[in-house]
Amino acid sequence: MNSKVISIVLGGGQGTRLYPLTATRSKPAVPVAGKYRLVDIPISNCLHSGFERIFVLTQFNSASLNKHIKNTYHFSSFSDSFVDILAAEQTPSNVGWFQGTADAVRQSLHHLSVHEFEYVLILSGDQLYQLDFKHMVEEHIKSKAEISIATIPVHANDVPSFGILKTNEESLITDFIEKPKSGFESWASEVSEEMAAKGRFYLASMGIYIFNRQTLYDLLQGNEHPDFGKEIIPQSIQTNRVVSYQYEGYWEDIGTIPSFFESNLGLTDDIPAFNLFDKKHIFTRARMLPPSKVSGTLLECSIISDGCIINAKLIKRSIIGIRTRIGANTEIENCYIMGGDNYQTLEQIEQSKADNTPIMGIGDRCKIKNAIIDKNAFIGNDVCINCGEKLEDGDYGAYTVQGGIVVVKKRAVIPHGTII
Ligand code: ADQ
Ligand code: ADP
Repeated sequence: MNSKVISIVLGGGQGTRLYPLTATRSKPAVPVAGKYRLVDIPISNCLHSGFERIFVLTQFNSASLNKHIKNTYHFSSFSDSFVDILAAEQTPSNVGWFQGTADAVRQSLHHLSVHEFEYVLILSGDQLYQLDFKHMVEEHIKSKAEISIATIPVHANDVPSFGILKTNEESLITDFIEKPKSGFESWASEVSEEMAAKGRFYLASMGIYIFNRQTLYDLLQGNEHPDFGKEIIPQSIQTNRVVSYQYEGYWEDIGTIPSFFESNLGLTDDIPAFNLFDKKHIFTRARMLPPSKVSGTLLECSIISDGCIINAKLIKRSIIGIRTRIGANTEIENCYIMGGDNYQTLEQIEQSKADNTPIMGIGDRCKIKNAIIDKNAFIGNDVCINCGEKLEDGDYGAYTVQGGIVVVKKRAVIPHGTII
């Protein structure tokens, strides 16, 4: 099957919805679950499905993304497997960035056409799920579809965030509207008892598509429609055989700060909806970090990555990313601390102490709640985050607030004694 399928991961547009995590890095490189990056999720799903020819399309060709892909995904030189990054590029026929998802794929077609394939699997880069794409491709072939769309039942409240569709008894998609605000009420679909019990009656596109090779070329060439969801998919319903591949397992769009935050913290549950310990686990870079060292800490429902030095008093329902340093008597609750890209030397630490400035990581006697702390942040001693009244949404320089979640920016310095 590998020889028939090419996979494309849509690595993100401007990344405004995940700002400030995407302020200095491309979306696929955003750290997730302590030690992975977002792009590891779709790539791992592809590899577990046996599809080993993967393009990652991104607007920014960041050094960290290149380094991560190059150091992580290695294949035998006797195979034709690859994971390649295609960044938006200026060519004589195209002066701009990718204008949208369909435009990104359109501009990459010339890179695809040198390969042999029959089907193109198109994936979003900001979702948390485990799906067997091989089964989806088999169903695509069996149903003689030209396009298959993975779909999932959602609640009426969530309808405005998704492409919503109706199917007939053959699972052929007969209607599709992108992110409807109203007028979808009569669109309830047949769903399992489990989904019905949760009030999830509306079929949403998961933004995961299989196209027959020629169908993709026909739909993209000769027009300039920028998006799959807004233009290409709704129009194809009229002209092509478009089939729904219904899925009812765990799937979460983690493209916004609140959903990214909740999905990460959800991993600390006793039996999380997304299982990091599954045999088909997420692949990532093997970093050869030292084991984590913990002293005097009460740990409750938390995930601790490699290479940490932790002296905190309490860590509760939190994810502690690689190379995190946390000082004594600090309390952390409901947080994703992303960690660091490097360690400070003992000399640097002594110097900061002499200057009375924060050292990298989190200081002593801090209280931090409902926060994401991006990498290499310097949080001083006696800092309190989200300890007082409800915070107003906004960008405050070193940090942002969105829906009560404080996001401390990468390399931000929060002086000793700051109260947020
Ligand atoms: P959205 O996720 O809102 O809806 P979109 O913003 O187009 O759609 O993003 C889809 C994926 O493509 C994301 O991973 C995004 O990062 C990436 N992307 C966006 N612009 C890009 C660009 N210019 N270059 C490269 N990658 C880009 C879509 C569908 C809906 C469906 C939801 C499911 O349009 O119908 O319900 O996904 O989440
Ligand atoms: P991110 O994508 O998380 O923002 P960057 O693009 O800033 O990360 O780069 C992260 C990579 O750069 C890490 O893999 C790390 O090895 C390296 N790096 C960054 N800063 C340093 C440093 N001060 N010393 C050593 N390595 C560093």
